[in-house]
Amino acid sequence: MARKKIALIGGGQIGGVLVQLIAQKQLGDVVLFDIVEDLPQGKTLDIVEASRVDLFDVNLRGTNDYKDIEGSDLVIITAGLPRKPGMSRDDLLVTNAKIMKTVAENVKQYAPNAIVIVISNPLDAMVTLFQKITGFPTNRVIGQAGVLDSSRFATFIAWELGVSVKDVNAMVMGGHGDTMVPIVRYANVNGLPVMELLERKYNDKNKAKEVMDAMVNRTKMAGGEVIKLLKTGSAFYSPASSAIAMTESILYDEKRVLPTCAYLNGEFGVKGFYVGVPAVLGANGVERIIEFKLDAEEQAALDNSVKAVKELVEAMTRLGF
Ligand code: TXD
Repeated sequence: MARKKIALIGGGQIGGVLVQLIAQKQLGDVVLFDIVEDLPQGKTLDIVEASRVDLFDVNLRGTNDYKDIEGSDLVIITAGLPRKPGMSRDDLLVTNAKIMKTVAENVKQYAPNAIVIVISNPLDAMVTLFQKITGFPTNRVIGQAGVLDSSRFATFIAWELGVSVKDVNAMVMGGHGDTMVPIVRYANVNGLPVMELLERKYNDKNKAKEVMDAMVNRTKMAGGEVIKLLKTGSAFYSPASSAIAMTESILYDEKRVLPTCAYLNGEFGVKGFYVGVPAVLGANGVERIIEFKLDAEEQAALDNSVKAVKELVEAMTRLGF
């Protein structure tokens, strides 16, 4: 079977880790595109020179020419600026929309059949813009945010309860911004409700709620917490790993249920917008959106998050994108 061709648009921090993970896992041949001359060539050369040590046999190629992404099966987009300390994701709108426009036009021309995962911020708006410009079917255009936000939430829960993070299931829905919605009610440790475990730990319902609220807030602010520490850029290992989980589910047709920035057509009461929801990811991209009943508080939080996404998309449209 021929190896898959994976194009990575953006050869910065996340792009570099994506190349390394794809190579180490032998998911396919990689073309790394960036506008900065020699940067993608240098990164791919550096990584391929570890192939004898890491024992991988895929082709890695860096380029500044979009033609080289021709016929890609999967495209992952990280092109765009990251946040600096104190910035919100929305502050990146104008700069990154301009970049996304060129990226979308070129992907449309050279890889019209690809499944596309967008990572660039502000995520929900960038996915929306990419889909609008390419006109690709919505099942083939998705965004990565929820896998990472959920992994952050799960990490904090594991630390708090002193259990393996492998046993923690916790999902974050909504837009990839401060309004994101960690779903507390279904957070569990191998099926056991996290809230009950917290109440037993503290023997105090109020304290348990306080601890959970703090974890929810830390999750919402987790991107900013990393930026504040790194000072020169934003998180890049964890976003890359998260996109790889989505990539594997698609390339191996695993049908994993992953929180995905997906186009909604009435699900959860949302029509015509991209927002984070649980979705089955397989060979056709988003194969199904998994709906479940939200309680009044969760639905209100999701509506609020969708409102923020809508406002940003409308602002983008007003700016001519
Ligand atoms: O979970 C998530 N979705 C995210 C998203 C988590 C963290 C960071 N997230 C966002 O991803 C971040 O806010 C940025 O918008 C993107 C990429 O983050 P990264 O840390 O990789 O940024 P870098 O290192 O600055 O890399 C961006 C690259 C850089 O090499 C530029 O030269 C390139 O993008 N770039 C372009 N590539 C192609 N085409 C154009 N026009 C272009 N402009 C810049």
